[in-house]
Amino acid sequence: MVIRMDQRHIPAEDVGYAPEDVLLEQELEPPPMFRVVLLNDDFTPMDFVVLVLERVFRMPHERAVQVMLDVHQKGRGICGVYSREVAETKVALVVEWASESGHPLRAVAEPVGR
Ligand code: TYC
Repeated sequence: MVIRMDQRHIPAEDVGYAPEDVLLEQELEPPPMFRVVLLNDDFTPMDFVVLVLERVFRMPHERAVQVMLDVHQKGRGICGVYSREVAETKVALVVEWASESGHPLRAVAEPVGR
């Protein structure tokens, strides 16, 4: 068993763990990160994509327009890089909101290679 701790000066013995089982946060691999990629399609209105980028990815309007146009022209574009949970939640929000609105907009989460 590995116990994550921020500081070693809390004696491991006092909390019932063997000291050799205690690893400091900085001795562990950083958590894997995931990029959320937005995919182009021929049907989702541009205004809807801009709204998604503003609301789900917290982009200012100008940046949202730029990213939307980038995806429209190149086929895909990065919306942000997050922990696995946050990335998967944002993908689910995009897909649910789009399908409720009758649009085929898709987003995927991909692991960031190190
Ligand atoms: N290609 C779409 C259109 O012409 C706009 C669009 C942009 C759709 C980005 C999806 O991720 C997307 N209406």
